[in-house]
Amino acid sequence: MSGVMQETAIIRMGDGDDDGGDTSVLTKTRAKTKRPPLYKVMLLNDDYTPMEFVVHVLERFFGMDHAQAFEIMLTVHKRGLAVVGVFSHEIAETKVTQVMDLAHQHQHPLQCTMEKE
Ligand code: TYC
Repeated sequence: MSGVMQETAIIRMGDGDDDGGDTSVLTKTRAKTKRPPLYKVMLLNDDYTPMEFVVHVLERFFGMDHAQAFEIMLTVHKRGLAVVGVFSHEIAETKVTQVMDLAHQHQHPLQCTMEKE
């Protein structure tokens, strides 16, 4: 599906006389831009990934400062998951891949998923 849709309006015009027979039709077409769908990227809690690793991930891939990252990490730890960002499909996929790759490299079971908003 492309981002640009065509919307066509049909405008019925009177033909000028008074005999009730309206015959002329004008069509008007304009480009209608649609916003791309957005995706929530979520971090899931587990019992083994070190807290400092999660903080590092949030700083490195989600542009958070240390205090923000620590707060979100604690939210995930206490509540089970948290949305850590909202992105286009391509950016969200990249974030998930970056987090999962780094977690694998360090042999942590950290899970990161995405879901349409
Ligand atoms: N629960 C983990 C611990 O106690 C910390 C943690 C936080 C793990 C957030 C994953 O997404 C996560 N070490």
